[in-house]
Amino acid sequence: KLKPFPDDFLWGASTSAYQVEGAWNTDGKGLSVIDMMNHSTESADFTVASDHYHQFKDDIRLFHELGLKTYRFSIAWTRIIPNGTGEINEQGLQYYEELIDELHRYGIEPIVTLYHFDLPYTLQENGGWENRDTIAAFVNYSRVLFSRLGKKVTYWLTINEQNTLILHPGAVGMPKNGELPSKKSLYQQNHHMLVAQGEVMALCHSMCPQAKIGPALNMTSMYQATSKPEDAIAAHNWETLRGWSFLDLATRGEYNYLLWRYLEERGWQPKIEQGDLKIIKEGNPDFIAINYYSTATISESTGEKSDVMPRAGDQQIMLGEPGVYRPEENPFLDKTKYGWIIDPVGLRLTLRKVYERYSLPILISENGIGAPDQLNDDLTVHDTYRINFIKAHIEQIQQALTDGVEVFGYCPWAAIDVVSTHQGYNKRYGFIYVNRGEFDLMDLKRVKKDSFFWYQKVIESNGAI
Ligand code: BGP
Repeated sequence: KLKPFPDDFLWGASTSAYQVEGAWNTDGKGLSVIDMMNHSTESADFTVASDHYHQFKDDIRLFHELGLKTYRFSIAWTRIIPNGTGEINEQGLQYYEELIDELHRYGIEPIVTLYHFDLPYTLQENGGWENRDTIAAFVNYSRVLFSRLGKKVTYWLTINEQNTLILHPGAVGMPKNGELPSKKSLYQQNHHMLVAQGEVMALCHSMCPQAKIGPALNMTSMYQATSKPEDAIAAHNWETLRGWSFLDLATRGEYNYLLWRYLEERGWQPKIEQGDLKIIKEGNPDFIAINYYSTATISESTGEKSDVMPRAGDQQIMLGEPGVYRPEENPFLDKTKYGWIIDPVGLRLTLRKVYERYSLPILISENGIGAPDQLNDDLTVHDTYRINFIKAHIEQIQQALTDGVEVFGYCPWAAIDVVSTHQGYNKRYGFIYVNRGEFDLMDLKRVKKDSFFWYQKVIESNGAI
């Protein structure tokens, strides 16, 4: 028999600043790495995005109609401190304060991500996360937010998908003269982010004793391709290097032994200064947020260079590592139109594993299906595939709850259509459609999709689907 969802379960939805706001140079906002990237994909216009910056009040009214108990969004660092360090932009603070007040007016709990891929470009030009000074810049930026918004926010997320930033720098924009950083540099950046995150979690606890804070990583599970023992080792490598090693650091403050061997063998160990590990250890998360999209199937890699090619769809998370692991197709699982594997049961498995390893409450901060939704001329969007996708995942969350896993919220990606990180605007995720050119109109009109009305019922009934 399934356990019901707890009464205070946080039914929500997510977005991130650069994907939803637009207004890229408005009201004193500085430039971020995202603003400076070459966006080659068709119609990926981050300068306008969904124009949420200007329309947030109407959007929040729609979120209220949807019934959201919580809304997860990110703050654009460059609105608050345009150059990453130095001058504070009051208009930026006012904007987020108003947004948060508006959410509270409707009884919607804000979940705030401090940093979602959009590093200030000035910091990037000074070396980005490879430069140790970025630690202090991030801590200072967070202090400004805690001091101004601390009383109004209960849930903070530190860095969105640090593992994606490190493992797929090309997908999220960490350019250095147009070139991707070396692995050695990336693991140094990773280390600095960890120190920054550790300090920020401790700072949050001291400045905002009523608040909770946690990391938000892209977590998933893997299956070994066959019962061959070498495949089991490769699958374990994958799971550790892509997931556990990041969470072990964020929660236990420890460099995982397998990660360390991997780094040492390649000469990629970061420079660790005295006191760093103490800081990382002393930043204790109150919960773990996970972004979950799909799973991987892994076999042994004998070291072929071609093993790095994605085989299981075009999702970047599926890249292999010669000599360490190789991605495979999974004959039991379907894919989205964009080639991402659909695996609701994998969510239950991931929740179990994360809970078992860290014993911390879990928030699902992202999960969703990207699709080229069709707007009909009667202003409807029949996204049955999205309903099916989310329904299947909610069923598995309930299974995990019944297993005994502590899950306290679900924030599908996305509350409203956003610009996809690497596949433009046609790849849509929202419950609300944003018109960006259909019927020769570029009026940014909002249209409730079928999934909107469906999710509304889910929330109303506290998950009785
Ligand atoms: C996650 C990011 C989000 C979002 C999502 C979907 O990794 O945290 O910002 O973009 O993936 O990915 P995409 O937009 O590439 O389809």
